[in-house]
Amino acid sequence: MPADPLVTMGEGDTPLVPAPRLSELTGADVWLKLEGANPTGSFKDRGMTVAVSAAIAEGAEAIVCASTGNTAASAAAYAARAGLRGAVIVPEGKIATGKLAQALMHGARVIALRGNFDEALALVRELARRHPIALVNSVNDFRIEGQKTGAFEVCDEFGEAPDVLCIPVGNAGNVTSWWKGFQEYGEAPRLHGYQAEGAAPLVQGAPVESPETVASAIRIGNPARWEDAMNAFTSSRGEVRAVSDAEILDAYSLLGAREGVFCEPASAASVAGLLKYGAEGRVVCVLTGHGLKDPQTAMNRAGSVVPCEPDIGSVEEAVLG
Ligand code: AN7
Repeated sequence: MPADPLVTMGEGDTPLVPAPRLSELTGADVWLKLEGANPTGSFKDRGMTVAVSAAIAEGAEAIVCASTGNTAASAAAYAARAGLRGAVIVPEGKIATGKLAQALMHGARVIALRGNFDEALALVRELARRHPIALVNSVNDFRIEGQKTGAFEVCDEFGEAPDVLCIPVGNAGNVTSWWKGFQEYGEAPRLHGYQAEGAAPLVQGAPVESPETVASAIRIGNPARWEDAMNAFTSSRGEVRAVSDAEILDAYSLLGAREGVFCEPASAASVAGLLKYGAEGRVVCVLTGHGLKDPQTAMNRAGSVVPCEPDIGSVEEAVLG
């Protein structure tokens, strides 16, 4: 019997690094899980390798997803590698430049929907019902199976779970995955989930019709994994809370300037939440995507460059002045 098809690019095994400045600021023992080190620069690859391999096994000819950007980039890459057609539906004008460049470079058909993520997801679900196309959003259980490996890695590295896991929440697939992973490992850290204030349906207890946040990756108003996520927060004696865009951007800048870690704004929500609400013991913040995904937000936020004439005096002044 032939082996199961496997579409892989070396997902996972991402760095888990201590965060001395954050530890100092919070009094906790803070670690960062750098999911931006995955092949396409986000945690989505952990699940996409499984979902696309399964799609091949099932004989799919095409895959489709709705996305705020990272799922699109990942799906496009794995479709290209698998020789499948890929189509991604994204909210028009609302995904970060790097993610758009990725999806286009991998040859996916990129559809800019005049609507938000929630509308896009409803439409691709209907599309997948009507046509033999594999849906690779996290409503696909194979995605969850792949993404739970983050929890395995952290437990392997520490020999146990941390006390608290801080994680940004959008469509709520990832927190569902980590919780499944911890449970299968026989562990139960507290899960602290953070949503952006303008896109915080789980915190408010009701869908948000027009979600808005600078953290475009988590601009989601009606998470598909709503119940799974709430179960994870309750069962782990954790919590789900909101952080403002200003708090997200402060954490984003702090990570870059003081920890040497460049993540995207949505990822910084995990650290913004930790700084705002606190946590005790050993704490892991999941930094879900790389900062290079969203150069525009970085450039809007960062300091300006120093112009300089090409002579030593000017250079001395520019460097040392
Ligand atoms: C960097 O790409 O939903 O709670 O369509 O890109 O599992 O949705 C992205 C989500 C956190 C939230 N951090 O994870 C998509 C998409 C980053 C993300 C999340 C996303 P989920």
